Amino acid sequence: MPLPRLIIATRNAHKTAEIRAMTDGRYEVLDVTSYPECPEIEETGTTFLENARLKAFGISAMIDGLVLSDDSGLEVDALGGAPGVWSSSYGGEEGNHPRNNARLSQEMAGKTERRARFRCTMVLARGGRELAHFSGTVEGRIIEESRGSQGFGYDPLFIPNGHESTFAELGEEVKNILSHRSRALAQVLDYLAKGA
Ligand code: ITT
Repeated sequence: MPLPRLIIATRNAHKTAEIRAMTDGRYEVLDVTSYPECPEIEETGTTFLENARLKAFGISAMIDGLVLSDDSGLEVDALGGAPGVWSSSYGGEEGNHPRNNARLSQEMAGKTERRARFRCTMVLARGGRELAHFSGTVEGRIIEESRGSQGFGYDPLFIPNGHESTFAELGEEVKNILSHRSRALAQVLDYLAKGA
């Protein structure tokens, strides 16, 4: 029996790799890089859910099968929740993680309130229509200087509560147990296991 296929509505290879590892071989996990005909979806929403819906609906309208989107980001209390839904372009250039991290470090310089959380919203869709949506968060704090080389994005600046190392130091195995993405995906997998 072939594995059921789950198409992730992303071009971020790190997200796909994390989701693939977390599904533990139960799904064939692909993303839109396997479907070059798919257009770039403009993320014009102002919430994670709006953007997750735009990606899930846009891609599932073009591709047959089960599509899962992931819209995620970092919310920093001392910055009023920024970078939030604009996490991927915070440094001025879409997807430029070193510049995003440099801006975050600069904005946080000298601040004693360092609480933050990663948030992930996922939308499961088929044929341009939503089946369900889910979200997960992980609480933690922002450190002053980047540490570690694993993961992606803001991982070198974020220490999850209960730990003294950043996600970039803890590595994939630990991150995939604790992360916002794993908490949202656990609900997705439960939903699918119940026969959606
Ligand atoms: P797609 O829209 O193609 O899925 P993207 O990277 O642009 O890829 P988002 O719009 O959801 O995705 O933005 C997510 C940004 O939030 C990402 O670029 C990082 O800056 C940050 N982020 C999300 N999850 C993260 C994680 O697990 N670790 C570190 N940073 C993360």
